[in-house]
Amino acid sequence: MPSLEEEEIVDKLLDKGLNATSGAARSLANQEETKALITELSKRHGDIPVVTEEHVNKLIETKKPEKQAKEITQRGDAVAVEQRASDKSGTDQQSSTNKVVVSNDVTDHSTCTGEFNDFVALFRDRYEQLSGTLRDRISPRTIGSLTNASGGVTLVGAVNDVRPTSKGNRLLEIEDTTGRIRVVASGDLITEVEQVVTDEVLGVEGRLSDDGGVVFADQIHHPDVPPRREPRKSEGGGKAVLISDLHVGSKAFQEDRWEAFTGWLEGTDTDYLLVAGDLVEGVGVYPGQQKELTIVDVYEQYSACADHFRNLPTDLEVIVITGNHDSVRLAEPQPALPQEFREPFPDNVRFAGNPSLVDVEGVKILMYHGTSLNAFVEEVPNATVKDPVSGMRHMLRKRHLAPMYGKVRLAPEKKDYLVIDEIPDILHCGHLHTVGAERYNSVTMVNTGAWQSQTEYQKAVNIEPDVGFAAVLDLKTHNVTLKEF
Ligand code: D5M
Ligand code: FE
Ligand code: ZN
Repeated sequence: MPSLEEEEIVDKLLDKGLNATSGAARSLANQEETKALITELSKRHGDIPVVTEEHVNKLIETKKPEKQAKEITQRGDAVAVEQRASDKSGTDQQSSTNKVVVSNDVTDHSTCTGEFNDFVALFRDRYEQLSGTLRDRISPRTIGSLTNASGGVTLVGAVNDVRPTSKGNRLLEIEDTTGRIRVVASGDLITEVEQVVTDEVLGVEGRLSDDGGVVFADQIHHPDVPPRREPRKSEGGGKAVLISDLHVGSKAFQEDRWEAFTGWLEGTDTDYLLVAGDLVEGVGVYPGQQKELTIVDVYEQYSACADHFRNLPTDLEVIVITGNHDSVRLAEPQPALPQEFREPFPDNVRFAGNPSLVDVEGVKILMYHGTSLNAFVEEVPNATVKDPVSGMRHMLRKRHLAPMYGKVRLAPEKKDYLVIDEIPDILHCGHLHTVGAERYNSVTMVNTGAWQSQTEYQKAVNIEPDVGFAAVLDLKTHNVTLKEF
């Protein structure tokens, strides 16, 4: 393999949300295994604002990859050819049986280029999608037209800021395409506004102050999902099993429980297996992680994971999305697992991005790893780790999987893939490593826990994981049963 040119390297790093110095690019260009190194660097996105020559050299030292990296690039090439013949990933692609259709997947559609700090298009698209949902219900006026208004007003805006006032009320600042205005919430509305997060889109009904500088809110409207809706049910009545967070490669991966699960699966009539991210533990995800690994090479982690998937029934259709431990950019939406890691997996495994809307026999399952759930727990008083659907309920009310810019890593795509545009029948998340299943209005929420017991990191932050659970979804009735192994 010839080395990538320096410019190309800078572009590739930008694609993954990383700035690089020219020294770093030069150093990478001199390596045989440039692609693998770029992937490794992208996993450290959070820790490295600008990739320097020193970062690259350190990584090269720790990897000592000579022989192995060659194998990887060769593997990557071989698979890339295979993929062109029968691409298993991507948006709107149908499986061989036509029973699974994936949409709202950024894979192969990313528009992030050099202008990776330009979030204008992303937020405009978010506002357009979500304000449309509200506009149909509450007929707002524009904020810019408030100069000619008095008395009762109805507005729709994105939340710039929300905070308590000195008197214990809440102050919101909302913005639409024509202007911004402050909104004061008091009394019964305080609890409601405590659940508001920045960058969500909401509606406000209230009264304009005499000087026109502030709106006193009477009611807050969320885009929300309707309480009742004709459910999309599979006529075939197949069964899907939902899981997440295997963390293969971690000392804490519970192989015995996994084997009990796959043994059980063989004896059932399950048609689909959906995996909501964190297939492997990864490397360099948090400080000190090295000590907790049984497999220190990320390619070998995926290879071991693939071995586990080879033991699954071959007629099972498996759909896997990415999570924050997987080898792909951390900024959301995350593309599907890159081809170079897919090669050892059997043909019945299909890879999609995070999030993806997966239509299974006509039932729409929105799969999202759930990284934003930490931000919901931090920001919203009634969202907790113990009850993972508590944060998911807010996603549905706000019709957005991860609204708070700055609290979740977002990629500046031109379309906001994290908006819940089409109402799903099922919302499937993982990430918190705790289980829960509950209905909210017309949507069934499921969080599927983990196959990894408590790590040192989780012990330190007091997380008691629920380990070895699978959710069995009846596609005809939408009933969910949580099974422990
Ligand atoms: O997440 C495993 C567990 O660790 C899950 O309960 C979330 C928690 N976690 C992960 N990252 C964070 C941050 N940044 N803040 C708080 N809690 C966190 P996993 O993605 O498997 O590492
Ligand atoms: Fe996880
Ligand atoms: Zn996770």
